[in-house]
Amino acid sequence: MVRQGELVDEQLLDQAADRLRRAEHVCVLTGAGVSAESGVPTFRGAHGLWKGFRAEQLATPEAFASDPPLVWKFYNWRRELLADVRPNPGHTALARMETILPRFDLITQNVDGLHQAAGSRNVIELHGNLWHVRCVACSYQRQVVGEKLPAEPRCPHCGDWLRPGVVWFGELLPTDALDAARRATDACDVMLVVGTSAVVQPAALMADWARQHGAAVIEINPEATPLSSRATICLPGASGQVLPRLLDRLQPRADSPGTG
Ligand code: BV8
Ligand code: ZN
Repeated sequence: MVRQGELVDEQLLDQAADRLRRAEHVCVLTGAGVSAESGVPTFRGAHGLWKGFRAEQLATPEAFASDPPLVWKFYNWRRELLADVRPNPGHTALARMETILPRFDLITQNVDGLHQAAGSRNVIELHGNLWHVRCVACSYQRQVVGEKLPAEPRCPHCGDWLRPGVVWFGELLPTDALDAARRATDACDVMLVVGTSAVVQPAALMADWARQHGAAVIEINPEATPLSSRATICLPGASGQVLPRLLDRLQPRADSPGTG
């Protein structure tokens, strides 16, 4: 694999761009790697630790039930991290692709809202969103974008705990998101998988859902993953660099006829 910063082979990029250009329906699946160049720590990367905990130890209903203040400290820390974070050129390139490709679905495992901040309109959030909170007991829920939450957020309606509006390990994904993701992977003829270690299910199965009906799978990741051996094309590089170079190959050239 090419290390981050080294340029991905031009020929590979041309092949990938050609697939995307000829595609009738592109489906993208992103993971934490697409936010790495915005400074958001990935789940399983070196910085994936918070005070010695791994995300999997805190992103569970059991952890919240046994120590809600600790889990809220973890989520408030992540939300504060996001306060000064901006989308990177990878997010922006995906938002631009959505406008120039005929059919384009973006599925994300990320909960940071950066795709929407970059201008992506149709985002399928498999694992919820850090800017959403809901009550553990009643139907109260709300978006808390940019708000500083108290250390122990309580429901204004019933007084019970509020919880982050994300999907924890061991919890089912929201049916509407899962159904939308299934429809998108079933309908696409090219699937672009960007910045995911392809470990967490069911997201890790989605490239195979697309392959099953003959879609080409293009992976963008500086490291090899369990998906790499099944991908049609692997672009070994950072998404913030590779996606803009793919987009350049897709944009109607300013000097080509008919784009005057
Ligand atoms: C479910 C929200 C049915 C929370 C997240 C035992 C008991 C219970 C369940 C299971 C079990 N065994 C397996 C399971 C299923 C489990 C699972 O998959 N576990 C894994 C750990 C094996 N899944 C679930 O529980 C799901 N629900 O299955 O329900 C069920 C119910 C009960 C019992 C059984 C089944 C729910 C999963 C959702 C979990 N919530 N997030 C929060 O954020 O706090 S998942 C979390 O991981 C994030 O959303 C993250 O996006 C996601 C996946 O990680 P990645 O995105 O891939 O990130 P990662 O750090 O791993 O990798 C980064 C990649 O980027 C790397 O490859 C790196 O090389 C690359 N990279 C780095 N820099 C760049 C880059 N790429 C490009 N450019 C760069 N610059
Ligand atoms: Zn309530």
